[in-house]
Amino acid sequence: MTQCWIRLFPSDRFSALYFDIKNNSESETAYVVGVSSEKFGVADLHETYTSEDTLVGMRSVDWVEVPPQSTVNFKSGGYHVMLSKHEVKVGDEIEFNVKLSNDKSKSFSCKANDVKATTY
Ligand SMILES: [Cu+2]
Repeated sequence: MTQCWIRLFPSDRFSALYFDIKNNSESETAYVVGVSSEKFGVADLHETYTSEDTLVGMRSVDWVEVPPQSTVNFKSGGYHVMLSKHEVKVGDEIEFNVKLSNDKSKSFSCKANDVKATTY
């Protein structure tokens, strides 16, 4: 886990969590299978996709693959975590737990940024 941040929208809309996750293993593929936080009632793995007629949409995914010795960037227009149901304010530091395959998990803390923010 390197950098992470939240693009915070009001609670009745969807906020997004972005982060980079690195798999240091020499040979073993890692899978992100879920993200959770006590501060958000909903946290779903999502991907942004483009269909053949170039309509852009989002859909939930069950897992995200992180190949050995590589980093996957959760970012706007790609993989992200959709968040909602919260009482979080801009500037708050929020604890998240990323669940990986093989019953491993990683905890990290992310700052909630304004809706207008475009990066960390
Ligand atoms: Cu989404």
